[in-house]
Amino acid sequence: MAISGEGKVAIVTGASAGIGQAIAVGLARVGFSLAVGARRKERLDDVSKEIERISGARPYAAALDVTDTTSVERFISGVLDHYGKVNVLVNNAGKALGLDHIDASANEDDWQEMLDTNVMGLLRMTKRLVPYLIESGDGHIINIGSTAGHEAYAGGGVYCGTKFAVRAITGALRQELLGKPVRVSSIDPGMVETEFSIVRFHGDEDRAAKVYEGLRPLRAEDVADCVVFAATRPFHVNIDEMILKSIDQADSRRVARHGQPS
Ligand code: 8X3
Repeated sequence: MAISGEGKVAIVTGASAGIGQAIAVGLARVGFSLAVGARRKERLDDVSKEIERISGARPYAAALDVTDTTSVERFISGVLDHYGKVNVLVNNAGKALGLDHIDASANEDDWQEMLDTNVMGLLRMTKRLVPYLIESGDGHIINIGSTAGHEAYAGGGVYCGTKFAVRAITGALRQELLGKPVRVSSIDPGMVETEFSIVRFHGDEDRAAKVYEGLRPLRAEDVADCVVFAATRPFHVNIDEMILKSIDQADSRRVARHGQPS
């Protein structure tokens, strides 16, 4: 039986587009009060309007750069001033940059940015919110991992490394919070058609489009459905991990394009 989000506050990072936006909207639909953050606050306007249309209440929306401790602390104190509590933290902010092999030509700035966003960003948010999630009496950390956290692929050494780290951190949190009123989940999608590949290829839209050519990739809403499912289980049910892939993806190397296995 699904439990409503009424009376509960959910934070979604990286909420201005794609999976983050779909998660924020999905949680608003089942009654959660939303706090949404993204690096460029003006990009949160659309999601804020959509949430207000669905719920009648404007979400708390503010600039949030998870790579910047000051920004993280300002965002969290803004959420607490606004709502007075936090029940759910969805650590969605994350990115892949490049497909460099680990050799002399690799772009170390890309590596640093992925590590700082996907790993340290998630940790910065989680570390500061754990006490409030416990205090809520009904807390939930939902980390957005990836199939890249289950299987490495050439060119994905560092991106996969960050997602393996997310999986390890999720597992450790599950142990550390055992006996406390905080659930810990990881939702791990495969190929999802969002701005993900455009960001990965530094704005090269043609190259990004080729990733999904002939496939039926997951949509952001498919991932959001899983997050909403996890967040609306009765309190004694912890969805530890969900892995979802397109019907056209068997693993990170094998996909079917136009129905033909490649
Ligand atoms: C996204 C999945 O396979 O593009 O996290 O790395 S993949």
